[in-house]
Amino acid sequence: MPDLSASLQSLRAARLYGIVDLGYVKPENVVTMTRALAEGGVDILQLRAKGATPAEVESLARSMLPVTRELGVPLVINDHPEVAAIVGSEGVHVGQDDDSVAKARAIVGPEIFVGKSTHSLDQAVAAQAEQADYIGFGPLYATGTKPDYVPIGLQDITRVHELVSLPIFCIGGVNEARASEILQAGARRVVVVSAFLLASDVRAEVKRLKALLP
Ligand code: TZP
Repeated sequence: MPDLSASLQSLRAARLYGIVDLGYVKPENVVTMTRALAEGGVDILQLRAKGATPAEVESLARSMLPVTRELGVPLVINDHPEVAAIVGSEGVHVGQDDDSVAKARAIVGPEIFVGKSTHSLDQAVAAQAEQADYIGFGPLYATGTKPDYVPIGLQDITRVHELVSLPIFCIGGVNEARASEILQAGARRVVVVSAFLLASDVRAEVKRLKALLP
């Protein structure tokens, strides 16, 4: 059973959020990738398995949890609050088209934090009003991981930090080469998907990006 106050403390301290996305990782490589990302230094890890059945997501999550627990990295389940509740992950993440934060919270119970994707300042403010525990904000750049979304650029990053007091994880096209401009634009926390999952040395890639974060 996760402990919400410990998880929220980790969330506030987190700077680097990694995602094991089944669009890039074969199911049989999920545990190896989980270990590489966690040992490299991600502070939070999400399982994102678009199109998978709840039973498949549950089985993948159960395979990741021993590794994330061993390495002290909170695990977040994308889209499936019922799976988060069954496996006892530390968090669940919902998108704009998924369950509301309140509905997800009703399913996961009091010990699991709830994050929400946002794609504009208005959505970020609304997610705070909905009492999300953190938000994703992006995509900053065009990205093949979420191809149907118009990039929002860097210009609203400072403003979203003025308007929203939750942990804000900037996402979409984040990589080592862009880190300094993203940080200069006001970001404090980032999510990285393809730049990690497609790296030839995942641990080294995570370490390099983490070293750039304040
Ligand atoms: N939400 C907004 S952008 C994005 C998600 C899930 C994908 C980010 O992936 P990448 O590969 O780091 O651009």
